[in-house]
Amino acid sequence: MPDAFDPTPADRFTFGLWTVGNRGGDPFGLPVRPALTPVQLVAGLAQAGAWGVNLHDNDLVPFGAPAAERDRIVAEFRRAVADHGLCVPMATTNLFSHPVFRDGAFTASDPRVRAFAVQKAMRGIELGVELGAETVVFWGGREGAETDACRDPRDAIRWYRECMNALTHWVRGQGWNLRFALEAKPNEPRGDIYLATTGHMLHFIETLDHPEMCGVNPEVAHETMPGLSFLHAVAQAMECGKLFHVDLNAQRIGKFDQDLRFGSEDLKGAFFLVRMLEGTGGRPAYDGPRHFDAHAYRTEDVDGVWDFARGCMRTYRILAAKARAFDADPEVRAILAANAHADEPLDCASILRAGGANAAARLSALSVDPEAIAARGLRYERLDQLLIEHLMGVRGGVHA
Ligand code: GLT
Ligand code: MN
Ligand code: MN
Repeated sequence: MPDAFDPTPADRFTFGLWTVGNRGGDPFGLPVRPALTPVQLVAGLAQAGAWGVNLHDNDLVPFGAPAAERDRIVAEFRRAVADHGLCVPMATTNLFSHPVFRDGAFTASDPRVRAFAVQKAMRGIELGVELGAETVVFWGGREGAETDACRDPRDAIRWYRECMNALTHWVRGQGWNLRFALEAKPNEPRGDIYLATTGHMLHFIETLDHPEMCGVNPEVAHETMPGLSFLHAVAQAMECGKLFHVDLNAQRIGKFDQDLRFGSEDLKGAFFLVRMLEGTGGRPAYDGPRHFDAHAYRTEDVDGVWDFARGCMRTYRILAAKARAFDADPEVRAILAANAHADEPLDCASILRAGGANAAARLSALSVDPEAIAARGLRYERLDQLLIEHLMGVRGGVHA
């Protein structure tokens, strides 16, 4: 039964071919689902209500396929995407599956591997451009080490930079208006992956020749695995204009990269994330695609894959409605306003905001009463309970 939370193309939900195409295999078990073709996946995504489909080069074109076969596959895929009214907003390159990348791609000790990785990324970008992609994701899954005896990590970071620089110069030379989104992960499949978090990536980007072309693609699971706050990672990226893409899924702290259905773990974290992406508190919303990088449980057949996909999108929409209701709740607003002290006679906030050489002196001249401030409770218990009651559906309603 369709309802107000079913996805529409206006939501700009996207899935990777590798997500709904995931066959449920794991390191200990064979695949449990049949392989669906990219064309079948496109049809299924359109029917489920997605807006776009993303891909790695080799999700579509097998590694090493001759040019004529590549062109035939791409043409057939393009037709399917157009026929089903989808788009391909993001493309990426598989720089992790082939054994040539067993010691890394852009950070491999062998410079021939680094050169080959750049070549492969160029072909992957050309494919993306052909399909209309605006964003190119780089997930350096193999960029890491099991033993740091193999190389000095400072060399690895420099080689990573050299490869990214080569690609940004090349893309600019082609006249393409593409953005690169770098995706961090702390470990898996490598023991330690270089540039382990979104924060590491944000700094690395500032050391590139064209930092303006590069932003991040944070993934819920990748920051959550080591117990970090995904919300804070996304916030840092948004605050500096670097959230170019986002990988939505769910994950429990300390486990392997689970890539679960969005919102199926840490519902509260998912709520805060959707609230920030949607800007329901009055800040600008994230304006890129809402991409799901997740897959169905191994227990599922093909029907279960579409249950999974619809579930990701519905949960996002329901949480967006909850976030709007929460931010409009008068009691929530009253608690936040009381703590902001915007009407204080001492205009601390404006002095801090103005900054400059005199800020410290002006602040020093203020008379602030720490005992009075410390005596008043902040009512976060009540605030959080309001949030919980919104989430549990006893407050605020669930209107789309
Ligand atoms: C792979 C990885 C994801 C990345 C994809 C893009 S591939 O599935 O686990 O996190 O986003 O390369
Ligand atoms: Mn991802
Ligand atoms: Mn993941």
